[in-house]
Amino acid sequence: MRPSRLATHPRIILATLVLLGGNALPATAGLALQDFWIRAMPPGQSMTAAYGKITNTGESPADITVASLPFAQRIEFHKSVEHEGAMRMQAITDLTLAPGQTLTLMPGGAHMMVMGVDDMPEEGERFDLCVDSTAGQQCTSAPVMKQGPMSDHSHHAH
Ligand SMILES: [Cu+2]
Repeated sequence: MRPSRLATHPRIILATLVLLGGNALPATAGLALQDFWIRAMPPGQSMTAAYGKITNTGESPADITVASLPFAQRIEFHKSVEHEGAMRMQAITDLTLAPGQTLTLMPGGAHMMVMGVDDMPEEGERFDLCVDSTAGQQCTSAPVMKQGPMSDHSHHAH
């Protein structure tokens, strides 16, 4: 048995803050984007992927509606699933983050599929990556890299 908790208190406090503070509150509500990077691909490719963490820092569920990068026509959220021994990508259909929930996008797992790229960016460039949700829009500056910043299994010398 779980001990009972006064789980309703944060909501009451939040509602009070919304009433008192109007739009001064959203510094703590909405999405937080962390450790985002964009995979560097050879020139001529029209697709790449972006990775990072999206956390719902608000007190209510947030539905991710769209993500964007200035050099891409559109971004889809995909997950990698194994099907008869082969890895395949599927669109993620449920992009609702509960309060405190984090969606981790990383190579081999869920990712942003960056599509419709006419001019593939080069390693070292940075772009504003934005995620829109029912909790508002959040943007982060994401570098273009060949390997992720936290890649453990690739220590090749350059
Ligand atoms: Cu994909």
